[in-house]
Amino acid sequence: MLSRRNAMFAASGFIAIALAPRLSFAEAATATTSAAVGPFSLEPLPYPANALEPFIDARTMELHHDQHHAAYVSNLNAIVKDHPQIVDMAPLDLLENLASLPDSIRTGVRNNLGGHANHTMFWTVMKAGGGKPSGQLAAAIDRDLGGMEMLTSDFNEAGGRVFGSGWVFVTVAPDGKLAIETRPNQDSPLMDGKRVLFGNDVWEHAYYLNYQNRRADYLKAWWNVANWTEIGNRYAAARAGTLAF
Ligand code: MN3
Repeated sequence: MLSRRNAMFAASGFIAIALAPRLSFAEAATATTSAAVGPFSLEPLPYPANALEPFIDARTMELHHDQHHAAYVSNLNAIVKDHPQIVDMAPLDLLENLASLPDSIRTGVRNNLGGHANHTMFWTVMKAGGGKPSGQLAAAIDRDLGGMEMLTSDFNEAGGRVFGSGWVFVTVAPDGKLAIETRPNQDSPLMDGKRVLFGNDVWEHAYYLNYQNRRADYLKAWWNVANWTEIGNRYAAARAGTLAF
């Protein structure tokens, strides 16, 4: 059963990620049934599962969202059941203050809220025919990352170097400076007080059905579905201090 505060907490999560043109509140409220009941909820994909083909296949998207992401949400709600006090903190505050959590749940929150944050970002920064960076974002990419060609090759190389499971991100510092960074497992630059402009999931579950062990091919293909409108919105929000997940 949702307390009023928990319901508001869930709603605040939606506000924090509402930069993408996505679900209305009413729609979002009904879209939470696939994960265990609790303050954390799984939004549906913002496009059909086959929308990113041939670069990411529908079955991979279904498993990735409906099973993997759903499991992080469900695990979080299981943690909240025994530790309801954690919803007194906003999700972003939790990620930035993992050290303040009891030992018994710190790793669970780190892995599962990290996974929830990473995947919530991931779905929104992709779309079919995602365009190109423009305006201030394009200028920042030129200034900090040496332009699109260098960004693409450095990002792919960094993603290829992640040992085992993890992520490759472009982060935004408070002054707007961009950087390529990797993290293991479901860790997030949010845990270090940074903001994520976008990131790519290099866990095998993100690509193995279609690309098998060819992570480099997946990384290369992924740029075809980078959603530059949304990434531009995220850059503006990061500069304005309003970007959360
Ligand atoms: Mn994943």
